[in-house]
Amino acid sequence: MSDLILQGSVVAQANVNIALIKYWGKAPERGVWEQNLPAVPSLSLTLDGLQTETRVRFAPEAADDRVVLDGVTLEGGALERCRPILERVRELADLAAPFHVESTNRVPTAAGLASSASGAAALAAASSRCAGLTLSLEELSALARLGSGSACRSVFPAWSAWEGAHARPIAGPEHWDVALVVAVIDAGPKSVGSRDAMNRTARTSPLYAGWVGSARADFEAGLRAVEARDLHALSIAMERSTLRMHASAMGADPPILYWKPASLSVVEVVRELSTRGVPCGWTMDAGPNVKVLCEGSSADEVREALAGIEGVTEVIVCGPGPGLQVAVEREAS
Ligand code: 2P0
Repeated sequence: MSDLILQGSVVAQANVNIALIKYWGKAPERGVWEQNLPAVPSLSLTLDGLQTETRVRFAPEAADDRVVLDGVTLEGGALERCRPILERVRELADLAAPFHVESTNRVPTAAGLASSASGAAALAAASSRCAGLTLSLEELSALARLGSGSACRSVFPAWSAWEGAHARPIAGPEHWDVALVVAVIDAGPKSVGSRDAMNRTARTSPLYAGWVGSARADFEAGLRAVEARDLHALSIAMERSTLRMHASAMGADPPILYWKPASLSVVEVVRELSTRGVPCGWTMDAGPNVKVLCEGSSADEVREALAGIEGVTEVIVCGPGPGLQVAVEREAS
């Protein structure tokens, strides 16, 4: 039976995830449920402590959806990024009413970490539950993907993999005591947004075909390394995937270059740490900040090494985090 929340709201929490094996580029769309499919498989770690909390209620009196993020009402492109999720929920629930959404990012403002993944995952969970839908985690993952591809991985705790319509869980936080140490180099907005950048890469980079052709081998090496808790093997696969993703972007026209001098300095320090017997590997997304994966027992040593690098403004240490959490808050009628 449908359990539509007409009086009250639904609150969902989702955590940021970082891809160790990268998603970069889209597969051709095959239908309405088939938007925003990835050209390559990816493997990620959902992080603790970096979270979006989203509260959704119906607003039958309103003319349109209203989405408030950190106290600011979204308009234009930012609002339109939420729309595919809200439209799909209305379609599945056979409803017409607008939603009122209030979202808070609990990501340190200086972290320079994108919260679009946690935001879209929390929105998918809260809005679908508010509309009386009880979706499986796989269905929630596919719904979150419509807002932001990487969001489909934030549905699951710790290690998850994404290929096709939705992500799947690989292993929970207890599987492996690792830390992801974020070297913040620039906390400001990206020079080119991920979606535009990956689309431009696919359209114009002669290196894109090589990226797509080599991605599955890196993904499978990454999966094997996570299963075996082999940080050395995972470091090799994640660095290779990251470099190939960025190489394809650099080959775009006009080129896409996210690197800053301090990004390379972090890579050098990671190599020195590995040589000194501290196993670790690095990755970098659509921005200059570098994320370093290490054993939990090495987190302090890695943090201190990164904090001493010129151009690194802040260092944040995260462990493996939880998947979606959803709660219904009913009001007495
Ligand atoms: C990732 N990134 O795997 C890759 C690596 C950035 C670099 O997914 O167009 O916001 O909404 O599907 O997921 C960031 O792009 O892009 C991203 P859309 P998304 O995490």
